[in-house]
Amino acid sequence: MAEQDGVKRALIVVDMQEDFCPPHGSLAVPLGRTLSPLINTLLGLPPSKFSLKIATKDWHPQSHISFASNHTNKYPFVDFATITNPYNPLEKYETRLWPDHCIQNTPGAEIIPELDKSQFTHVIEKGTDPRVEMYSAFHDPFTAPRVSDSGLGDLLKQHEIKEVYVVGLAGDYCVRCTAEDSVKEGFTTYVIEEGTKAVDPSAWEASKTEMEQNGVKVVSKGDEVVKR
Ligand code: VGL
Ligand code: ZN
Repeated sequence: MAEQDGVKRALIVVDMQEDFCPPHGSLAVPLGRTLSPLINTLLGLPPSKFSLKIATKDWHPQSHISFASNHTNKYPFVDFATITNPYNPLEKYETRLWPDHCIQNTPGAEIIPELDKSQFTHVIEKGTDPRVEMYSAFHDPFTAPRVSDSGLGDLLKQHEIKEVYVVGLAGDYCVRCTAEDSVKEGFTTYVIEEGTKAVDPSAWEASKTEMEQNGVKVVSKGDEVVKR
């Protein structure tokens, strides 16, 4: 029985912010707002199920490198840019460009009011360094050296978390990268499928397959592992 098994679990609610939700979000994920009832149900579970309930917020400065508006002749959604590690010019990655979104302390960066925010034990801000894109709530993709770390990995380890459940937005970007980094950090990691929506719904099946190949367990809200 999960209630007595002593395994510590964390729920990570990724980027449930106005800018990722219809109808007004600048980077609205189709049906993003419809996730609230399920996420509230998960947030209402007792500490024996989730000892930590963590909200993440995409929390960008206006100068963030992922905004097409900060590049010349680049269009959001369709164009990409190369990001170079400021400490190591040999490390680079290509990144998709977006409309301005989740700018620190603006209404678009607010967590949507439908969520029961009083249940969150911690809030983690990510994407705060203007020089790197960071879909993962743990850290940026660079390694040698890393540019930005949110402290999420240390937080989970301090609390002796063994299993991580990820929900929120967007399934094919921040949820996926957070879940894949969670596996790399050594946590048994689940994505609850009904608890997420993708920016590109047509590519969701492929994203799921790749996530599973990277060790993430994609489960349904009805699965025993979620309900027990
Ligand atoms: C996200 C695109 C840009 C996400 C964040 O939360 O999935 N996607 N920034
Ligand atoms: Zn972002």
